[in-house]
Amino acid sequence: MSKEFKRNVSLRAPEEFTGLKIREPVRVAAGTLGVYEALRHSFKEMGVLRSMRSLLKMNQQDGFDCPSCAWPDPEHPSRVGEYCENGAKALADEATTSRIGVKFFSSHSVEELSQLSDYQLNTFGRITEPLILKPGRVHYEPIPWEEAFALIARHLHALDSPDEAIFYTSGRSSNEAAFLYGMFARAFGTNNMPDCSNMCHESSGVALSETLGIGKGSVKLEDLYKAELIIVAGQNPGTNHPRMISALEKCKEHGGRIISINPLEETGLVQFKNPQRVKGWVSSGEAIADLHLQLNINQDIPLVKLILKKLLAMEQDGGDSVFDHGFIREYTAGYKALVEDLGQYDAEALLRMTGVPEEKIDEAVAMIATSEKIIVCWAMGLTQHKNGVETIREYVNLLLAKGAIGKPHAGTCPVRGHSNVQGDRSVGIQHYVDKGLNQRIQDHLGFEPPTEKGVDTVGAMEAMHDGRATVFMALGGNFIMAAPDTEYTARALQNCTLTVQVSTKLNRTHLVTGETALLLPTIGRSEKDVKNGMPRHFTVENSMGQVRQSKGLLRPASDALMSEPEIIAGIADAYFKGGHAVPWKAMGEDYALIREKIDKVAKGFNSTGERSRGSGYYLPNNVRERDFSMLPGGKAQFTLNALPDHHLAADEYMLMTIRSHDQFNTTVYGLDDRYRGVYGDRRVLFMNQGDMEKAGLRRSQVVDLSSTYDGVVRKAHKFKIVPYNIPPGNLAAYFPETNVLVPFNHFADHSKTPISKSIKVRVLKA
Ligand SMILES: Nc1nc2c(c(=O)[nH]1)N[C@H]1C(S)=C(S)[C@@H](COP(=O)(O)OP(=O)(O)OC[C@H]3O[C@@H](n4cnc5c(=O)[nH]c(N)nc54)[C@H](O)[C@@H]3O)O[C@H]1N2
Ligand SMILES: Nc1nc2c(c(=O)[nH]1)N[C@H]1C(S)=C(S)[C@@H](COP(=O)(O)OP(=O)(O)OC[C@H]3O[C@@H](n4cnc5c(=O)[nH]c(N)nc54)[C@H](O)[C@@H]3O)O[C@H]1N2
Ligand SMILES: [Mo]
Repeated sequence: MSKEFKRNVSLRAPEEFTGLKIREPVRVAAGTLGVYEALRHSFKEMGVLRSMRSLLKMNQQDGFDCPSCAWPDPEHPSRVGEYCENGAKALADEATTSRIGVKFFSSHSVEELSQLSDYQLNTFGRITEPLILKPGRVHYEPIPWEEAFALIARHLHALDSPDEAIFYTSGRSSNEAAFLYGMFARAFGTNNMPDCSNMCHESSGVALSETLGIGKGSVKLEDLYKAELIIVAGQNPGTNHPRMISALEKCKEHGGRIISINPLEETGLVQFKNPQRVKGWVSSGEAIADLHLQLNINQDIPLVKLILKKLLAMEQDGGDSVFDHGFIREYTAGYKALVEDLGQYDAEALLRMTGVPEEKIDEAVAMIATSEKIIVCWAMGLTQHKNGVETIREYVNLLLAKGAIGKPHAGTCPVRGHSNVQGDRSVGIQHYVDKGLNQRIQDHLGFEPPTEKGVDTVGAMEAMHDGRATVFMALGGNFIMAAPDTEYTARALQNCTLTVQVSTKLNRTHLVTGETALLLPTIGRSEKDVKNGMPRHFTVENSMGQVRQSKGLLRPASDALMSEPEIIAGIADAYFKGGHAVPWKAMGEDYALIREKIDKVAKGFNSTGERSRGSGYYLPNNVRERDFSMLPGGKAQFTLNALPDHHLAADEYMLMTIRSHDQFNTTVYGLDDRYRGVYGDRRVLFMNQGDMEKAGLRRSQVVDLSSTYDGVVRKAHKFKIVPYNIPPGNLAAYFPETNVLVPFNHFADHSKTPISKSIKVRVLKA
């Protein structure tokens, strides 16, 4: 196949302003305004009746799991609705009544569409039929499903090695779809299964596996209600996990306290109104966080080290019960080494690195010293740094020292992103090899899976870029915008002979493609999945390891859609032509057959019976049992973690790329970030007022950003400055507009998560 023809598509989103208005940040999150925003958005996208019907079924035990984040549902969901503003927006986005099919694509070329913003691309609506972009063409054309499957099979058969194909997964798939997909990749012969976790909580998985023996959190939702102290570090729950705020509120009602550790004073942690309680509608909102430590970006390690040093000093002063020595002796290894190591750090130097006033740290130390039931919650603010793994290990040190592990109301709480990202991993989406899993695949699926490690996200980008992989398939997601280094990723995708996207809505990865591209539209979470007159359900796992059923109720966006398992089964069947031990086709039709295999092949699942009904069941979790037998010496591990070292040049700042209130990852719902007082535009740069004065920059002044790594300069153009409450030397701007600045080859040690929260940048006057 010739690669001569490169379509003239734009490799990055347009860098244009859309009309910025800056107001005061909103101090009160959710409450009446939140509900109003949610309903306004849903009604606009999907009409009043459809909105009310579906919102009332979202997160109910006989309904469907919210397609937004992975926060768990309470045992007794609220009858007036168990959803938040952003969940309603995610639903409205999927259940929109706008549609695009052949007509749309015959009048709009991919070249033309690539000039539009991500916000505009998303407004066109749901894709209604399978489409192909043929070599040399710029318009998608219809293709029958069977032909699409046969084409993929032909491309896969034509490869010299299975490792020339890549199977990416985004975290919205069901357990059933992810299982079938992961098993097909293995049956085909590769472990090339990058997934969105590689860019997300991979650092948490690695850090927690090393220290506690399981790559997931240890707490259940109810644990938060009666914790004495919850530390929320590197997370913006008011926007990204709004229902978590209700749990924090319950904790406070029971006398618990909350510390927020974040360079920003995020709305929701500061003030919050709970729309699901009458009180929230009328009261003026209450402060959720009792204490906010406003630290510099990526200075959590020095902060936690300083806290540990201060706690240790209290102990040595005779306050014996500061650390839990019974727990340390019985369950952990490495405490002595930790204490010795802490001795080498100078408290003054640590304090300077954090940028936090010492009185505030002392307040935190007093709260930690007097609490036994402590939970640490975190998200991307900890994982997306060069030393993301070490940062999480350092917080684990604190929990271990306090004995706040493996007992009620205490433990680790990495708050997952995508609604089923954790389930996808549990059922086998991973690029590394697990011998036990491979054995069970042999025993129960009857084929031999590959034994070589595959590529993760960064590895996949490099392999495609360098021509070592030429077929890219994605089960959901928007690879080009989610991955770092947008133009590098674009070239990687364009080097492919075939790119395949299983999607619901149009995004840039459908436009910047390989020589041939397939766009395979699928049924969304909220939609009814009916086969032979019978509705089908699937299962998902939430952030706390609980598995439950999900069943959509809306009419699918088009009769031509297929479910994800059916699409995967179709491809597998076309590839193997019936000559394989796994009955692919039958499994794609009857999800119960998939669940039977999941129960045997994945660990701890038992979804075939009634257990996944209602509020579902928890997967086994060794930390909850204080069982560390899989770790060296059978003990939980204290670790020694070095301080971050950024080598910032005098004119460089530290930039974090964050989410606005009106987006779900690369899907941009709107142009406002209400809580931060930004309206009408996303090309903004949040900057400290003192820094602005020093650099001679004004509010709304237009600047460009540049990052320099290994001598390579990357630029993002046109941002307007928003003076903001952020520590000096730190900047914030939105993901994915700033992904062009993130170097593909700089990532967290051990987890390879791109450094999206600590990019060294210069601010250039435009
Ligand atoms: N509405 C909505 N919900 C979502 C998503 C969405 O896009 N929209 N995305 C989903 C996904 S996939 C994910 S992974 C989660 C993401 O959820 P979050 O991690 O909350 O999302 P971010 O906007 O990346 O916010 C990171 C937070 O960390 C802080 N931070 C940055 N650097 C540091 C640091 O060095 N130390 C500390 N202590 N804090 C730091 C930032 O100020 C910010 O508050 O949300 C999920 N839920
Ligand atoms: N700079 C920077 N980069 C980041 C981050 C950051 O904080 N900063 N965050 C990272 C994180 S945490 C993550 S998780 C990744 C996200 O990476 P991805 O998961 O790849 O991206 P999403 O934007 O969530 O994917 C959205 C697309 O999924 C498709 N979709 C939606 N629902 C369904 C469905 O039910 N089925 C199927 N098949 N498709 C569906 C739609 O077509 C939609 O356009 O981005 C990462 N990238
Ligand atoms: Mo994520």
